[in-house]
Amino acid sequence: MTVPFEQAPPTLGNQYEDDRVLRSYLARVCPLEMLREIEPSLSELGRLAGGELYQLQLADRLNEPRLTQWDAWGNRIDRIELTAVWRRAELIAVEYGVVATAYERKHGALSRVHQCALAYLFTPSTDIYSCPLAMTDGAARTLLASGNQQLIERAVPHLITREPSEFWTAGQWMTELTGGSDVGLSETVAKPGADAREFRLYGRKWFTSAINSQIALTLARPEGNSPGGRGLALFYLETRDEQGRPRNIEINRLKDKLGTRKVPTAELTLNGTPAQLVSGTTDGVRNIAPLLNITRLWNGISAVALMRRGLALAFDYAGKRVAFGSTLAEKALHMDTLQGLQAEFEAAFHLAFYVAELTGRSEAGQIDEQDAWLLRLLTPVMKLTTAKQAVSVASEVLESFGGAGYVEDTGLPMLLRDAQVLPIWEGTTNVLALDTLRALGHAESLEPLRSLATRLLETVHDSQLIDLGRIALSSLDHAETWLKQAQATSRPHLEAGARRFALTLGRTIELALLIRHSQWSQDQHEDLQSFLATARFAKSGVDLVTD
Ligand code: MFK
Repeated sequence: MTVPFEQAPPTLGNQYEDDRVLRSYLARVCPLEMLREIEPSLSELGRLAGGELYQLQLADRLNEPRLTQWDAWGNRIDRIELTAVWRRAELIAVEYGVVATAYERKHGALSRVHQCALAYLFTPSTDIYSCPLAMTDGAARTLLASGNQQLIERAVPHLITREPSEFWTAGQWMTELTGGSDVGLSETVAKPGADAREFRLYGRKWFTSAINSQIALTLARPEGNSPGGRGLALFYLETRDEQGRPRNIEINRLKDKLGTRKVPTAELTLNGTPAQLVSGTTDGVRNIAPLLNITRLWNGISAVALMRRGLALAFDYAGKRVAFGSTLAEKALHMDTLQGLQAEFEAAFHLAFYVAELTGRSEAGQIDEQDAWLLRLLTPVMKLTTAKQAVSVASEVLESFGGAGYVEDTGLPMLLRDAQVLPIWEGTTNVLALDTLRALGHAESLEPLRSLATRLLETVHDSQLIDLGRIALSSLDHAETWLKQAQATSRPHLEAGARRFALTLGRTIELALLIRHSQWSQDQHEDLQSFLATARFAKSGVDLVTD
């Protein structure tokens, strides 16, 4: 009797223990004592992510959030039912301090790195619950930056708690029909209420993610203010009253999206929603910028987390799937393809975590002027670069499974659909390329970037890595020459090249970071994996500027 063919599915191990890249990175940046302290919870979260949570995610695949607008008696209730993964994810996020760790600051400036490591392990098995966490983190940072003591005392303890019954998430309601990327076109009006601080908001919000949150930061135009972003003010609101009824907010419908389908994203009407000013009656866009920069960091961490998940599955499957007489892991072309994706992932990983390091130093007040400039510049550069890499890697990961990658109940297509949101929300690639120019101001020189690259490369003594370092420096030279010429030519010329320019900066700094890490890894007598990824990445097109 012939035994019927059975294909073993890909499986995941402990997602911390198995992650050479994360572990090697943490070993480099964290003092030994810190590493000893944080490793047990990282390992525990890695076990959950590769085991129970991953299984729950696969079992809950068809479940989606549901909106019930009316009760049986005709009362408007707008109740949202969340999926099983989301309910579990909230508890785990609070228990492990996936937001709180950044604010408890147990490890000073490195607390942000610790928190990002938690977020990175948490994200791929929790159906984009990282979306409300990102906004919650961003809202905490924004309220703290505002200096509004009353709101800080009211809300921040809930946003950063480790007690599940106390935990609040925050929404970020910016997008309107008129103004998606161009937030200054927002039409929501703020009318003064009974006391000077209280306003009532009237308008429609068109794309509000994670509508189940208890509070939101939003933009509205106080009556009589000028048009544009400066005339908007930043408001704080609580979504439901003590009885759990929406505060003059109607949820019109949930969005029918390509991906992030577990995120309850809604269209809203604000019909006199009570709200309080966060900081002043104007300059809402500038005042909400801390939130944007934190969610853009989360975007990058999510991008590398999704790439890592896809590759963990693809490498595992390559060892199990037999075709043309051997496993895929024994096929030179298949492994060459996967190693190329691995190089993109490692490059993106080091850039995203470098921005986490800068963010942590800035929050701890340990940043000089030059690094503050780098943080402002590299946040959009990192977001746009890693998001593009995530979509491309996710697409290739699906292909590496052949037809199985295209079939829904493998759980694989979700990786690509979810990755596709990363270059769109929190600023599209083009909007962020223009933000890169905004961050540069009128600077013609990329001196702080060159000095960063020089600092990274001066530790390198391996001759092959030194050669690869020359590729990074020459790419930076080319970007700078182009910038000078484009600024001298015309604004449209500068803008037309902004995406290629920003991607070049992103990929160049990725290469320099990879080279520095590779040298360290070699000095620690680690295996050659990091070196191989670096060499591959250096030859994969770093300089995208065209003259
Ligand atoms: C898991 C991953 C996490 C993701 C979860 C997120 C879920 C939520 C999904 C969403 O909500 S997606 C919607 C997000 N929307 C955006 O990201 C908006 C994209 N558009 C932009 O970023 C535009 O560039 C922007 C709205 C900022 C342009 O508006 P304006 O009014 O034309 O801005 P303007 O006049 O250039 O800048 C106003 C001020 O803000 C300036 O400062 P000054 O007043 O001092 O001159 C700018 O320098 C400052 N500014 C703008 N962006 C900044 C910033 N400052 C610091 N950092 C920034 N990023």
